[in-house]
Amino acid sequence: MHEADLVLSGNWRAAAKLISRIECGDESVTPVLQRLYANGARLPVLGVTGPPGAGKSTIVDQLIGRCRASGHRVAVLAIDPSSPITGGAILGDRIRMAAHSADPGVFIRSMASRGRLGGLAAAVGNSLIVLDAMGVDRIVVETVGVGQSEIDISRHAQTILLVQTPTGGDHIQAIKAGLLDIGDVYAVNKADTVGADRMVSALRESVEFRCGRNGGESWQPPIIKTQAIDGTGVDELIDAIEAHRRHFVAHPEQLAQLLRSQARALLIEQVTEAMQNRYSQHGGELERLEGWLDEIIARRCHPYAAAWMLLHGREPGSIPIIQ
Ligand SMILES: Nc1nc2c(ncn2[C@@H]2O[C@H](COP(=O)(O)OP(=O)(O)OP(=O)(O)O)[C@@H](O)[C@H]2O)c(=O)[nH]1
Ligand SMILES: [Mg+2]
Repeated sequence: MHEADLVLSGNWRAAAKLISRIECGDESVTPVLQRLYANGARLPVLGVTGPPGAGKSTIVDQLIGRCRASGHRVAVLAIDPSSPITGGAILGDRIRMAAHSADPGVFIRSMASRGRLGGLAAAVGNSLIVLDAMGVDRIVVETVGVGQSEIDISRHAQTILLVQTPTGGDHIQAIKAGLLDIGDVYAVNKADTVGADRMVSALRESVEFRCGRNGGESWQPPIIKTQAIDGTGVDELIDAIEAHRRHFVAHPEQLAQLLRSQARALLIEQVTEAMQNRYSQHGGELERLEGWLDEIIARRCHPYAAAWMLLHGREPGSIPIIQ
C-alpha cells in the first residue's frame, strides 16, 4: 500500500515513521504530504500555550483523560517539552505521558527545537498534516508561550488555550503589553496558590478591552480557574473549548477568515525561511549578496534598491532600478 494510504487507513506506525522523516528534513515526503493534505480530516487544532511550568502538560494530560472517557482518539504534539526552566518537571511529564502512551487511542509525539536539522516551523506544520490524516478525533499541540517559542501557534491552531498562573508580576506586565491577546480560552491554573482571583480579574480586564474593539459577533474568551493537578475546573475548561469550536460552526465566515490569514502567515514564513537559507549557504547566491553588500557600503546603491536588485537576481554593479 502507498505510504499515504497507510496513514489514511489509520496505521499509526506509518504515521510515526513519516513524522521521523519530516524531522530529518527528508524531502521525499513532499508527495506523501500532498496526498494527506488533500485527504485529511481537516480537524480543528487545539493549541495549548503559556509560560514555562504553568501546567500546560498537566492540563493536556487531563484533556487526554477526558477525551478517552468520551471514546475519542487523540493526537498530541509537544514542541520543545524539555524547557530548561522547569527541568524538574520533565520527568513528571514523561511518567504521565507514559501512562497514556500505552493507550492505543492516544498518539503522543515530542519535537525538540534544539540540535535539529532543518526548520522547526516546517516540521511542525508538516507533522500536523500527518496527525490530521491518521484518523484521530482531536489534535492538541503544546508549545511554550508567547515570545519564548520559535513556533507561533496562532498559525496552526483554531482554538488557543492560554495557560497562566496566579504568580508573577511578569504576567501582569505581559497582559499590559498585549502579549496575551492570542487566547480564545484562558486557564488560570494552580488556582490552589495565592493570587488566582487577582490574575482572573487582570485577564478579564484585558479581554474586555480587546473584545470591546472587536464588536458584537466576536467570540468572548472565557477565563477559567483550574487546578490541573487534581482536575478541578477541567470540565468547565473543556466546555469552553467546545463552545469556541461551536462558535466557528455558527460563524463560518469568521473561520474562513482565520484559515486564510493562517495560510497567508505560513506561506510568508516559509518564503522568508527559504530566502534566509538561500543566502546563508555558500555558492552563487551568497556571493551575489556579498557583492550587493559592497555596493551598499561603498554607497553606490542604497539598501532598499539593493534588496530589490538581489530579489530580482541582478548582478552587483548593475545599475539600480528603483521600483
Ligand atoms: N500546585 C499546583 N501545581 C501544579 C498544578 N498544575 C500543575 N502543577 C505542577 O506544576 C509543575 C509544572 O507542570 P507542567 O504541566 O509540567 O507545566 P508545563 O507548563 O507543561 O511546563 P513546560 O512544558 O516545562 O513549560 C509540575 O510540577 C506540576 O505538577 C496545579 O494546579 N497546582
Ligand atoms: Mg510541558
